[in-house]
Amino acid sequence: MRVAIISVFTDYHRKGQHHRGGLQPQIGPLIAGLLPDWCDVEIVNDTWDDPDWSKSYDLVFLSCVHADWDRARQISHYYRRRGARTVLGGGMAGTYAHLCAPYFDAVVIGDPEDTVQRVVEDARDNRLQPVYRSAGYFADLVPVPRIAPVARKQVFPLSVEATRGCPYACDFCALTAVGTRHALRPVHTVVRDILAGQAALRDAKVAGWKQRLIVFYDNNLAGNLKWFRELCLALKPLGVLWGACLTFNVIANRELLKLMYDCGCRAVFVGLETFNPATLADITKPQNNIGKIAQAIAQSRDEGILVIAGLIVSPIHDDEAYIRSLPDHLDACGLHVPSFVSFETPIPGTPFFDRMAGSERPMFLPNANLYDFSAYTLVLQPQKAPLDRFLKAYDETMRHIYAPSHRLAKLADDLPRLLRRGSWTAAALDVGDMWATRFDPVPGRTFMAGTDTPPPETVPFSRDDFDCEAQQLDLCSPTLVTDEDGRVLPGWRHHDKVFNVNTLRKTTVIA
Ligand code: B12
Ligand code: SF4
Repeated sequence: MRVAIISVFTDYHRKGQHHRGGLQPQIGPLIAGLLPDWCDVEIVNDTWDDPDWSKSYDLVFLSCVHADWDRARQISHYYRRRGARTVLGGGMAGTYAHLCAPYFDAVVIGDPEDTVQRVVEDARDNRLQPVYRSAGYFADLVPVPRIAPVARKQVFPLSVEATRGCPYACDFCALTAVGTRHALRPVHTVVRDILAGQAALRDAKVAGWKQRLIVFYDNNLAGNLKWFRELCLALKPLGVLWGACLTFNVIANRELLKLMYDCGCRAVFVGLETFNPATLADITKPQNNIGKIAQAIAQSRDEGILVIAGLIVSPIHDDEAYIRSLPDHLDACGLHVPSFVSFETPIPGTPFFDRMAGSERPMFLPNANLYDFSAYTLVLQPQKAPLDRFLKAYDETMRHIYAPSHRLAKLADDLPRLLRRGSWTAAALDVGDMWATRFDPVPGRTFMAGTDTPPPETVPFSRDDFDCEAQQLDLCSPTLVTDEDGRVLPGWRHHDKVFNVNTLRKTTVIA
C-alpha cells in the first residue's frame, strides 16, 4: 500500500516560502514508525518541499495546525480525486471533528500510537471508519521514529520526543484546547531512540556533528523536574549536545542550569510572553516571573546555555506605550532579540477563544479567516488603543527590534559570556539564529484579520477536480471564523476536548 504522511504548511509571513529552519514537524517520522512493513511510506514535510503533485497514493495521513487547515483540506481533495483515502489528525481534527469530517475520509482524535495501525488495516480491508479515537497515551507503543527518510531535510535531524503534553494549562495554548495532560516516557526508551537515531544518521552518512546534536520536540521537556533530572543524567554518558523547550522556572534555577550544561544542554526555548503583569495574569502562566527575567537570562548565559524566547503582544491588555517600550525591556533583561513577537491569538478551542467568543461585545475583527489565526495576524479588536495605532506601534517596534544593528548588539552581549564558559555550540546557535531572524513583511501586509495578505500557496487543481462550481467554491474559499460584525460563527462555538483529566487512562508513565 502506498502511504504518504503530509505535514501541511502555509508560510505565515505570506511569502509562500518554505520554512527550512531548525524546527521541522515530527509527525511524519512518528507515524512512519507505527506503520507495518507492507506499507510503502513517504514522508512529506510541506515546510521543506511541496508535495509531489504527480504522485498518487492509496492512503494519505495529514497533519496541520489550525492556520494551515484550508491547505490541508485542499491537499486532501487533490489526492482523493486521484484515488487516495485521506486521514486528518492533530489538534484541529481532535477538537473540531465535525468541521473536518466533510473533507477527509477519516479523522483521528488524539494520539497516533493506538490508532494508526487500525486505520491502515481498515484502509487495506476497505472498511475505513469516519472517526478513530485514541484511548490515551501508551508509552510502550511509542516506536523508534523513522528519521532517516527526512534526515537530509532537517538542519538538526536527530529529533526526539520524550514526553507528551504539558502539566500547565496556559489559557491561550493549543495544548490546553485539546485538554491538559502530561505523560513521560521511561528514560531508557528515550535513550533507545537516540541511539537508534544516531545509527540511522550514520547509515545515511549524515555529518558527524549532526549525529551528536539533539533537538527535543517536547512542548515542555521539564514539566516534571524529578524525571527531567533523571533524563539529564542519562544523556551525560552519551556525549550529546541538546536543546529543548521548557518553562521559565527552569532557567530561574541555577543549580539545574549547571546540571543541564554538564549533561549537554546548550540552548533552551522559553515562552517569556510578556513584560506586562496584567497580560501575564490573564494568560494563566504562573511559572513565569517578570521580576526575575534579567537574572534568569544572565545566569543561563553564564552557565553556557543560550536562551531563545518568544513574546506575545496582547490586544486585550497592551497599549501603544507598552508595545513601544518592548525594545527597552528586551535590552534591560539581556534577551535583546526574541525569536518572535506575535499577537496573542485565541486559537479555536482554547479557553481564551471561548472567553472572547462568549463576550457580549464582539471582540474579534470582522471576517477573520482561519488562516489569520497564525499568531502573525491580529484577530482581536485591541482594547487599549485604536486599531490603526496598535498595528502601527507593532510594525515600528518590530522594525526596531529586528534591525541588523540590534541583532549585532545582541551577539556582542551574548558571545563573550557564552565563550567565557567555553560554550561554542551555544555561540554558534546564537549566530545562526540572529542570521535567520528578521522582520521584512511583504508589501501590502496589514496584519489585520479579514484584510491581511492571503496565503499565496496553491494546489494545482484542474477543472476536472470538481463535481460542480459549488464544490470548487467551497474548497477554494477560505474558512471564515467570524462574521462581518466580529462575532464567532456558530460552527466554531462547539468543540470537544480530546483529553479529559477525569477519564484519562494514563496521565503519567514513569520507568
Ligand atoms: C515544529 C513546530 C513548528 C514548525 C512547523 C509547523 C508546521 N506547521 O508544520 C514552525 C517552526 C514553522 C512552527 C511555527 C509556529 N508554531 Co509551532 N510547533 C512546532 C513544534 C515545536 C513541534 C511539532 C511537532 O512535530 N511535534 C511532535 C509531533 C509528534 O507531535 P504533534 O505534531 O504535536 O502531534 C501530536 C498530535 O496532535 C497528533 N497528531 C498530529 N497530527 C496528526 C496526524 C495524524 C494522522 C494522527 C493520527 C495524529 C496526529 O499526534 C501527535 C502526538 O499526540 C510544536 C510543539 C510540539 N512539541 O508539538 C509547536 C506548535 C505546533 N506550534 C505552535 C505555534 C503556536 C506556532 C507559532 C504560532 C509560533 C510563533 N508564534 O511563531 C508558529 C506559526 C504556526 C502557524 N503556521 O500558524 C503551537 C500550536 C499552534 C496550533 N495552532 O495548533 C505548538 C503546539 C506549540 C505550543 N505548545 O504552543 N512550529
Ligand atoms: S507551558 Fe507552554 S506548552 Fe505548557 S500549557 Fe503553557 S504555553 Fe502550553
